[in-house]
Amino acid sequence: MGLFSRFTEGLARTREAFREDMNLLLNRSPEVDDDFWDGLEEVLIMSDMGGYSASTIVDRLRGEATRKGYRTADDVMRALNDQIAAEFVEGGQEILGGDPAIVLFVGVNGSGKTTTTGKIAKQAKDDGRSVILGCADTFRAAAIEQLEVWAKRANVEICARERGSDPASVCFETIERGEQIGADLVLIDTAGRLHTSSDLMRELEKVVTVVRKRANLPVHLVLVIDATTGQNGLQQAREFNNALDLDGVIITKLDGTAKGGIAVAVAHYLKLPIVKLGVGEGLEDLKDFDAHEYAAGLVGDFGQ
Ligand SMILES: Nc1nc2c(ncn2[C@@H]2O[C@H](COP(=O)(O)OP(=O)(O)O)[C@@H](O)[C@H]2O)c(=O)[nH]1
Ligand SMILES: [Mg+2]
Repeated sequence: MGLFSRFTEGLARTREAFREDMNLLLNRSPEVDDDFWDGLEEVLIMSDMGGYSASTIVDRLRGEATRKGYRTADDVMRALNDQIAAEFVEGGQEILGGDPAIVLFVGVNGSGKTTTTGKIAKQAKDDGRSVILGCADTFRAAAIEQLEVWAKRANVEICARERGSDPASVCFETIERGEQIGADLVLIDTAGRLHTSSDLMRELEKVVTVVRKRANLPVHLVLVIDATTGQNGLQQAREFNNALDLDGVIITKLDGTAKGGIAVAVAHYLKLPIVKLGVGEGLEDLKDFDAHEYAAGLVGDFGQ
């Protein structure tokens, strides 16, 4: 299966749930009345977009419907895709778009940081970039081995130290080594679990400070979120953004969740661009983000 179909297949559960609820609403009456708008808002909320994003989208659609004289629900549905797409923030492509950079991947345990770091290393290497990986998750030996496996798969150099090393020092050494070999993309995987979440944030803040001080390249902080965690993922995103001032988000596990709306909620609440989408466990299962494509994945294509 190609990447695009894996993505659309992945969002199928979100989309089917949406279409089912939407059909109930449309069968009731084709008129665009107050009940229709309330119903539409409810249906959007059910896809995990969050209440405020759903109400913003509906308000904008309502304004457009008045301005352009939409009389039937079908007219409105055709405009829905654009209004959902308008929620997303631009600029996600630039982070890994080719300019030399240091990118740190942060997020809770199991969200897909290591896997995503590996996939990105492979993609960038295939695009002819000079990549180095740094393993700043030094808590578990398994975490270091896991990234080493990805480095081999992607055929890129990795900087890793033994378990228990100071993660900030590993970052420092990774950047140093990157400069020696002329790397134009330094990808650093970080830990997702410490004793408490405030320990984690404190450690990450220290890592980020050291990296920014040492770096001669732009530094980007990218949060990796697991789509299947829905509104919990949004809460985590807020916490990370407050502590670290993120630059972008990657959403993983979009292959097979009914919670694809989380991407809209993250964009709406945090005003952060989406950098990539994870659509499987394999090396190639990483997709570029496109706002209209994503909106169509969520709600389907209403004969546009
Ligand atoms: N289905 C699916 N699984 C994923 C995806 N990304 C990561 N995973 C899986 O999620 C689990 C945790 O991933 P890992 O990269 O170790 O997470 P980390 O703890 O944040 O580093 C692993 O079993 C991965 O194979 C994805 O996009 N889709
Ligand atoms: Mg990991």
